[in-house]
Amino acid sequence: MTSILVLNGPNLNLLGQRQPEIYGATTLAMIEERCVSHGAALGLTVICAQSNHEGVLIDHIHAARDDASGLVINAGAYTHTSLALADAVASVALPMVEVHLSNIHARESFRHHSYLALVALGQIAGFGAKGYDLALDALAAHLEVAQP
Ligand code: CA2
Repeated sequence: MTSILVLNGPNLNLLGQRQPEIYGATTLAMIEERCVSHGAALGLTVICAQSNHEGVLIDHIHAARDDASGLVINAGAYTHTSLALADAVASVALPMVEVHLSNIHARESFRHHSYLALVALGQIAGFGAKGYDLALDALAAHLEVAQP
């Protein structure tokens, strides 16, 4: 089976517990379960990870070089600040879909720029937890994975 790493960044471990008006009521555990089941329906094995630490996120991306065929990343606020995360994605040369729960382009101007967008296959923003499913759909199509 084709493996995909779904990687979530800082503060996303708090999903469903704070600011549901912005980020929804779905917890990260629920999102990860849904990624695993939606991925399986697409013929993908989904591996999930979350960290609040930039270097740990980079380590996960490096490890994906051997373990995965693609990446789904919601880097949280590091999206807007981290050239290091973008470099890590570029270094592993895996197709990556960037996800945001909220529509970052309809929010504060400092959220409009994404370093990750420079190295992404594409970006999905504003569809809440459903965005992760859409990202997996996009990767399955890009990788031409045969549906089970
Ligand atoms: O919309 C998204 O998915 C974001 O990546 C979320 C980030 C934000 O900095 C980006 O601009 C857009 C923030 C994640 C914070 O997550 C929380 C979850 C629950 C409670 C508080 C924060």
